[in-house]
Amino acid sequence: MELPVLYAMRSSLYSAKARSYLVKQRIDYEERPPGDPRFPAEIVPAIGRWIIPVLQTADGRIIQDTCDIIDHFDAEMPPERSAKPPAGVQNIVTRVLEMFGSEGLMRPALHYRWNFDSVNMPFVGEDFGRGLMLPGGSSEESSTFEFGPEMSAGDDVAARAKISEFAADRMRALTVDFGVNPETIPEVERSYLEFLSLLSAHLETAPYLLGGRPTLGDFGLIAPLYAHLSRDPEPSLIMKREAWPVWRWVERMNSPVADCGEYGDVASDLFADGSIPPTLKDLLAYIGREFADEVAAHVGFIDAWLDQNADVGEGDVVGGRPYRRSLGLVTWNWHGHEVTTNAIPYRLLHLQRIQSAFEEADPAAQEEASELLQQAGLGGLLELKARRRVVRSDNRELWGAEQQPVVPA
Ligand SMILES: N[C@@H](CCC(=O)N[C@@H](CS)C(=O)NCC(=O)O)C(=O)O
Repeated sequence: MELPVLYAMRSSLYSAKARSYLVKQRIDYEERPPGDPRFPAEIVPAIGRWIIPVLQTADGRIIQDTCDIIDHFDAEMPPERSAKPPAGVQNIVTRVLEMFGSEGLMRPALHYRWNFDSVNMPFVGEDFGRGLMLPGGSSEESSTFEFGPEMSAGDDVAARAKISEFAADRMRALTVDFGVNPETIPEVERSYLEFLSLLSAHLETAPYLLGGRPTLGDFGLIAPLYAHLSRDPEPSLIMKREAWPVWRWVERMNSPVADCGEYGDVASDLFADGSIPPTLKDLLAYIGREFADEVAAHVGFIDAWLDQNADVGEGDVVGGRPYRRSLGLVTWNWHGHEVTTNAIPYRLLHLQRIQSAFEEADPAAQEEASELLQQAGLGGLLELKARRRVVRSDNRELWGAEQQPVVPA
């Protein structure tokens, strides 16, 4: 029988989210790097951009985007194995954690990968080269970045080095675009160490964020915490030294068994009665301090952009081209630093995911979730909206229906 294929790389942030889901759910699959000739031949033309991870189902359907890959498989999961808790507070909280994991730790992930060249580059460069080009390939045919350079075939080592360097240059530019610069680096490091200590404290109490099995929030967080922050040489040492429980959780998230013997006998249930323990509330309050203003600034910017670009209509590709993910640069204040970063409409999809989980909850759970998130400084996640929705169709982000905007004052 044909297996689903995951096009992914060990060194890629979002690949880890999809891979971890497949591994934890014991879904048999084959993993291929994007350097495999089938990626430029079949996948890139079908989705119109170079992006990983991409899942090809056993019957040939192509699914890009980690949220959609998880949703595809999770639709068939029995409730006791699903990554989505039953409607209620936990189902809302796990999506907040999924959003933060997927989007909110980019600064430490990029900083600890790209600003420690002598320690990291021998490893990361090799990873990039080998993932982006198979033996005997040429960097020209492997480079399917539509804006890619002219690259000539050569011996494997030289060609790998070239393609690896090209990809690394793009990511270095992205590191700055995500707000990492000499002025913010001390804050990036302080903030990351605080995160490690809060997540460690929580994982002292349970093997996964919501108890005995992983949910969407775990899969979101494994994105930055696997390839970059646990696997690259420099941050790997930091995590091992400062946050043993987090390191163990990363291992556990890549294991097909529960892998939590050090907790004693733990059932695969979520915390009883939909509860959120104090250590998780502390983590939410951290997310409120570190991420809420960034999200609000994004929504405000995107709404203003839509106001100024009134010719944009429902069904138009966000950014005009599938690979153009940012609408421009947005500036906000992060603990006294003016931070300027790309404004990414994709993030509205995460907000919509949180808000639809809120709408599904009964009134008592809504009240509880609302109070919990307000206390954490995250009340905005339940209401912020730009004047258009973002939807996904055919593996691209499109502008959706108009709606009443709710933007920061
Ligand atoms: N929202 C997407 C993000 C995927 C993504 O950004 N993947 C990165 C690698 S980790 C990528 O392909 N970047 C290529 C590029 O930007 O050119 C998802 O969740 O799948």
